[in-house]
Amino acid sequence: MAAPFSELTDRLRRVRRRPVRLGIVGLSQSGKTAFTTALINHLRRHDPRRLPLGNGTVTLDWVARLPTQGGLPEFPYERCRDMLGLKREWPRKTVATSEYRCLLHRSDWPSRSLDLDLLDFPGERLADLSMAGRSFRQWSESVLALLRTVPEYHAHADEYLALVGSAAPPDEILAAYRRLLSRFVGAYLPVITPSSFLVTPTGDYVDMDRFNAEGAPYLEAHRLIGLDAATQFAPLPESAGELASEFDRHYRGYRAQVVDPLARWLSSCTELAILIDVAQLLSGGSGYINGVKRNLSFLLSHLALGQRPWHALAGNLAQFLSLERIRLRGVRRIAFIATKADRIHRDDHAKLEHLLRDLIPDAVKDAAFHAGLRFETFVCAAVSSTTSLEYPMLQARLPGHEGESVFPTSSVPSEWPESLPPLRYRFPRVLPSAPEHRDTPPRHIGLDRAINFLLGMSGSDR
Ligand SMILES: Nc1nc2c(ncn2[C@@H]2O[C@H](COP(=O)(O)OP(=O)(O)OP(=O)(O)O)[C@@H](O)[C@H]2O)c(=O)[nH]1
Ligand SMILES: [Mg+2]
Repeated sequence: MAAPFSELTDRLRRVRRRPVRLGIVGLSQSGKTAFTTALINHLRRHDPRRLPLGNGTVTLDWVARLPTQGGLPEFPYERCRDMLGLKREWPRKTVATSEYRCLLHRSDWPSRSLDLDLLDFPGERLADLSMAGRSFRQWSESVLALLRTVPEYHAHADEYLALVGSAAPPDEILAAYRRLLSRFVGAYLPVITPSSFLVTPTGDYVDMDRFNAEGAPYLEAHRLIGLDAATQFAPLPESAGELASEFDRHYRGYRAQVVDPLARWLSSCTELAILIDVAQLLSGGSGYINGVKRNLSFLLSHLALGQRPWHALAGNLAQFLSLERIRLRGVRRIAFIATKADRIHRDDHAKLEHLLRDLIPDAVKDAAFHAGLRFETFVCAAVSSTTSLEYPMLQARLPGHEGESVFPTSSVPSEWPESLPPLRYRFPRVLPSAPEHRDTPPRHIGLDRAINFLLGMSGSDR
């Protein structure tokens, strides 16, 4: 007997799922978890008045949560949403990678649904992407080049560079590298790799209160650079000989357990949201800004940007056929998102977007030209928690204060300053403002534009 019509359309729907694997990436504290939580909130209860999509009348209907792929734990959505709404606190700092997958039905796609897959990870791991697909020697070279050539990093590196040039014993080299990374933490320098120094593979995060009280000696004595105490490693020059093969073994173990799973997931993304907290960059100063750029360029160098197979074919037939480095499914779209825009006065949002545009790496522009990659910039606040009053005043709830406060926030410069010490700019942290009712998504700035772009819903972008 022929299957009833409804069953047939149901089957068709299942076949016609459009997979969107969205990598939400950014440094630690760039706003990934808050963004992911707000996004899921909007998708679960889509209200086109709060998040207009397509021509403004498109609705998304939540069909089901789907099992995660690759054995990752599920993103703790309910816990994060309750922190925002009930506890009025921001979600906790992420210490483990997690995934969220769901099926959505789009009102303008009668026979296709959207299989959306998201990932959240500790931002510290981004610094380790300099290991993805690279040998210990290559990773060492890239770290040592940073220490030799980038002034803010070089300023701390004399002792380490002198030591690795001599035949010092391994324990001395490891202690010196830990000391160096401790200084980086104190100087807001984000190239801290291996990132186990800050977040261990089992999710133990550095005790910042203790660091603030005891300083670098606490980190140097208690944090590890490797999977455990016995398998630590540090970058070595080519001349290092015997020791290099021991560190190489430790490096490979670390890469396989900590870096490769994340790198694999990211390299299978179809869409990327790169979250950049411009206020954090301005407060962090030149060394922080240079470190962010470096971490992003390692991330992008690991991904296939664009999806035009014939360009890859023309480039290198052997690589194309092996499908190892150049995949048919590369990244289709990248949204560069200036997050937490509510911490910046709304009159400065145009300047914010201008600064963000300046951070787009050339590799992205090349891939747009050669391989059909689409990219755009957005100014967003996933959980908008302030009100802009007369420039430069904001109104919001501040930690440790009763009720709402009115306070000034720094003005955003029209260009990136040529040289910038840390903490010249200050953008106060505020408490979140989100409805207690879990089903009502928080107020946002610009999230709809970014989501329209990422889900391919903006005009001709379908
Ligand atoms: N005002 C405002 N602050 C935000 C917003 N999103 C995040 N924040 C602030 O930024 C902090 C970090 O946000 P998270 O979402 O935890 O950042 P993350 O990128 O997940 O950080 P890691 O877990 O360390 O990788 C929060 O604790 C808030 O203080 C926002 O939309 N508005
Ligand atoms: Mg997080």
